[in-house]
Amino acid sequence: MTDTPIAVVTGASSGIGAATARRLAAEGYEVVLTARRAERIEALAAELTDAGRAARAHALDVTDRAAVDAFAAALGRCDVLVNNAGGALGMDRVADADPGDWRTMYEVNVLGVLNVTQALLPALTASGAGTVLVVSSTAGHGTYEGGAGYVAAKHGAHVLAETLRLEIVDRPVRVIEIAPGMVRTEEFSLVRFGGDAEKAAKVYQGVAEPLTADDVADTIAWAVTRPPHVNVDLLVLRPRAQASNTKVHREA
Ligand code: 8X3
Repeated sequence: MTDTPIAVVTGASSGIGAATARRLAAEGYEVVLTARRAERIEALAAELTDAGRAARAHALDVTDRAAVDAFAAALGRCDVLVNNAGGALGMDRVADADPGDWRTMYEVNVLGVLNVTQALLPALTASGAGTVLVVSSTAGHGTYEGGAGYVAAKHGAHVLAETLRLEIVDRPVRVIEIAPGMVRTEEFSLVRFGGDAEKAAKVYQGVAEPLTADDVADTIAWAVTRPPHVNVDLLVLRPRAQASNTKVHREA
């Protein structure tokens, strides 16, 4: 076994996950990229390897517990787990929301984090200085109209992180939560609005500088690379133009 620490990143096929994988690879981690879309993570792993970084890809659906367990068994060592896989579906009000969308959001944003965290906790503990990081959202800390399904799921992810930190305080594993606000990525809003590019673009309309995936990856890398006794419990980051979930400055 080499001394290179291993960082697993879920949802590494695009956006914050891909940016985080790039960044942690540059920080000297061997990154294990996971996502459902094999071609995307294989391409990114190849790009990183060609650039002299240590990276490999493993296709994984975090909601498939048997697949997650098999992944963990094959992995062996794990020093850092970045639970990034997640997403929003729809902006429907409670009165009209689709329960199927809510179920899917709970599955990926909460049970996905639970599955991978449970499966990798023994390896993270065995590392002697493990880190579980949960990419939640400002939606995990306050609500907004049309957001209830996603907000409820992200509150679940926040509660999971906060509770786990209490429960494993006697283990050498930190639990970090990073809660980003408005981040402009190629897919988050597009997926939320079922591929409607116009609706997706409106989310960021007039906002001077939404956060980028690299901004969030930078924050994740900072938190992960603090000395092991330093636990960044929770870090909320937003673009300057977003003062709260419902207060966003838009230029005409
Ligand atoms: C994304 C932030 O405001 O779309 O996690 O819920 S928001």
